[in-house]
Parts: sequence; structure tokens; C-alpha cells
Amino acid sequence: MRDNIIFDLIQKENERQLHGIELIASENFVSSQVLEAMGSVLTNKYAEGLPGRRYYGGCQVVDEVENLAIERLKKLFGASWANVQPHSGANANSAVMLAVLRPGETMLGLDLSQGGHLTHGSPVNYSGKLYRPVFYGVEKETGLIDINKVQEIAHREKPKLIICGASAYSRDWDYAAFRNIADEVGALLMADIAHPAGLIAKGLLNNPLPHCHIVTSTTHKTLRGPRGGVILIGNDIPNPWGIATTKGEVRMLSSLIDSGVFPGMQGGPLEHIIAAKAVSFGEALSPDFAIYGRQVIANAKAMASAFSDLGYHIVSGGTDNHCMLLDLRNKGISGKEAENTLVAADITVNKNMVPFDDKSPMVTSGIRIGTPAITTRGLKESEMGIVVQLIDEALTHRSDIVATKRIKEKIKSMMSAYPLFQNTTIVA
Ligand code: DSN
Repeated sequence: MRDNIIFDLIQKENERQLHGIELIASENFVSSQVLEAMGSVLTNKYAEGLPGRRYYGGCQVVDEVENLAIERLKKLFGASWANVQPHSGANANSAVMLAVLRPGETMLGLDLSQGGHLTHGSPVNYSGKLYRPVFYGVEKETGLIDINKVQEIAHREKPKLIICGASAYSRDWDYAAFRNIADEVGALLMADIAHPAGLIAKGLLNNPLPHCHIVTSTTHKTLRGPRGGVILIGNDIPNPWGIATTKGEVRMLSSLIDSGVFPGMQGGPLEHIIAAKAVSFGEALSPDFAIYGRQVIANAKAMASAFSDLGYHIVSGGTDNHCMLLDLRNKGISGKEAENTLVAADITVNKNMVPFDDKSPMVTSGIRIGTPAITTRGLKESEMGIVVQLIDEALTHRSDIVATKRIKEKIKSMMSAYPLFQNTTIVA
């Protein structure tokens, strides 16, 4: 019997996505062939291990799928090595830490409350509980990372792992400068490019691969694939690259990371998701994806400028990438209230701490806004001013239910011109 309860809910969610304006910086809309691969019979297969070295029989087909995913991903980023099995970006990061850190060893990352990520050492996350996290932040006046301060902290704290990358930072990263610091203190350098991966893949932002020992990412944000994670090793990093283990033996970095993923962090890889990753990497290899990436950035810049014109404070004053952080303190509205107001009008954003926030993570003083999803829907710079006007109208009339309803109807009518799932270029 068909499970109508669940399929009705899926249909309801489909309609929510179709009618609304999706501005969560970490979300996107996958193509129909990515969805098809995710919903395939590959989900039935157990395949612990790596292609050609599995713990189960019958892996001949999924071996081909996984090898294709690895090859496409390496080609996309010019990487020498890749593991496509992490179920998420958080798992990718934990596998790397398991591979290169011992419990209690020091890591240096961007503070969560200033744009960083939970897995970069937050005390409520395994990374902050198992290891010794220390943090760099952004400057109060500029909202930017001061590399001299990072250097100062690194020299004082002697981390074994330095992490660059963020969840809410709208500027590009100077990976070469981070690498100099890592070399000065003898640390490994990891970039977590979960957010800007799709833009980096097309050369639209600085490339961490020539500078970082390890690069982790999710596959579902600007990369527009299924939810999941990946790990890469840069091209000019000697590989095999020896690293001493607890037993005093020297193992290759790639082999340590493979073991960090399985059996370290995970059991069986999700081969249906790996197939969908391969499809999305194929799509990202297409020249069309560079057009998409350029539009994501152009839309974000147009939005940031429209917000500034209306007196909104953007942390760091603008954006280089797909996202921006609005500090709403000068508008007298909390992040929580803004999120709820906008969601009622079918505009989806998330409340977000801003640097030096005086409110809790459940309330916050800001909202984070991103353009990957609306760009996939087909909206361009000329529509960004309209979207910003609608956001401003909703926030200004936040206690007016009639105004909210009017805005919601306007959005539904506007978005009906932008269907989902039009992005299905295949590259072998
Ligand atoms: N939850 C993701 C984000 O929104 O940035 C990061 O894990």
C-alpha cells in the first residue's frame, strides 16, 4: 500500500519550495537526474571499503559508480586524491580530525559566533570536546579576518591543525597566507569549502588546492549536488605524504583519511548518494555551471547593494561570494523575529549570530542570506532589487497580517515564472 501520509507531506514540501523565495545560503535545488540517482536501487547495496577493496560481494557496479565520482571530483578541483564517502560535511571534518589529531591536540579555527562552523572546535561539538580548540575571529570595525592576528594566535597556541573556511563569512580567503602561518608553526592546513565549493570549482574564488594539505566540502550548497561530504588532497602536496601515527609508524595522509572515514567514522557508504554526487560533479564540470556560478555572485552583490541602499548593515560591508550577513540591530529587530516574519511571507532565511552579538544563538541579531537557490530558479540581478524590497516591506510591516498575506501572494505569482529542475546538463 502506498504511504500516502508521507507522500502527501513530500508534495506539500514540494509546493513550499516551488512557491517561496529560498534564501538559505547553504541550500540549493538539485537537478532531476540528481534526484533520480538518489532515489535509485543503489540504496540497496552495502559496500564497506573502497572500490576494488570491499568487505562485501556484488560491488562490481557500485565500484564503477564510486570510481567515476572520484575521477569527476578530482577533475573538477584539479585534486590529486579524493574520498567521496562522507555522509556530510561534518563527517568529512571529523574523519580528517580522526586521521591527523590525537585527543587533546590543538586545532585553530574561526569562532562559530563570528562566522565559523560547529565542527571547527565549538565546545558543544565533538571537535571541541575531543580536541583542544582555539579560535581566531573577525575585527569589530571591519567584520574581516586579520591575518596578523591569526599568525599571532598560531604562534602562541601551536596548533597541529589550522582550519580556514566558514558558514557565514562573505569574503574570500587568502589560503596562501594561511599556509605560510601553518608552515611557520608546523601545522597541517585544512580548508572547509562547504559553502563556496561550486564557485571555487569554476575559478570564481581563490583556490585552496595549491595551498592546503586537505580540503573538505559538502556537495549540496553552491555545488548543487545531493546532501553529502567529500575530502580532497591538494595537487602539489607530496602524496604519499608521511605522517606519524600513535604507534610511531608513518602512514600516507590519504590512507589515514580513508581510514578516518571508514572504519573510523562511518559504516557502509551510501552508494545511491555517491551516484548522485557523480551526476552533480558531471553537471558542475559543464561550462554552463560557470555561468551559474557567476550569476550566484552577481546576484549576491546586487542584493547586498540593494540592502545597503535601504540602510541595512551588512557585516564587512558587502560580499565576494554567494552570501551576506545582515546585522539587524539598527533596525530594532532580532534575527528570530526577522526569520519568522519572512517565513510567514514565504521568504526563507535563517537567523544567524553576527560578530560580537549580544543575543543568544536562538534569538540572534542577524540573518544570513544567500543566492545559490534563487539563482538556480533563474532569478537575475534585475530581480534582486524586487526581492530586497519584498523583504524590507515584510520586515517593516511585520505586525500587519494583511501586508504579510499580500507579500506572500506577490511572491507566489512572481515565482510561478521560475520552475524547478531545469538544470540537467550531462557531462561524461
Ligand atoms: N548547516 C550548514 C549551514 O547552514 O551553513 C553548515 O553545516
